[in-house]
Amino acid sequence: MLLNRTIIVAAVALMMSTSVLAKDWQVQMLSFGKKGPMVFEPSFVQAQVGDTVTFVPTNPGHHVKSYLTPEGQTAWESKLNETYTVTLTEEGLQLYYCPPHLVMGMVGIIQVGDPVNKADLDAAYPEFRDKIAINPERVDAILSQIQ
Ligand SMILES: [Cu+2]
Repeated sequence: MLLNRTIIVAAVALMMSTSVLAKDWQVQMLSFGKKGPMVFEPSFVQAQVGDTVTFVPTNPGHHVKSYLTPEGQTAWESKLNETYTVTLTEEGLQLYYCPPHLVMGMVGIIQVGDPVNKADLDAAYPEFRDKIAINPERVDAILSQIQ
């Protein structure tokens, strides 16, 4: 009887700990932020597998699309002016952007656990960076936060 109760208490504690550990990160889509026009804020998120990221259309005219995801993570894309949540299913880096404002460097990075696919990002980045006409150094600074 005591053993049964111990097992139940342990099972409940385990369920509670997993729900508490998974975190939802909020990223605002802004026409003007702390680092200038057309930004995601924050533009770098350090998360864990099982967390979610919710993109909030604080200002109108934005949406978000993944450019590079780790193997196993489905590519994702929101609709214009939509509040959109992506569940982080795999460890690694996710590079994303706002399609209408990529040229202005509206870009962000989600790091999930360790950057296990950093080599893939490094290989894809030069072609991606060529699409950014204004202030690509701001995007370089986002990538420099990867650790
Ligand atoms: Cu935008």
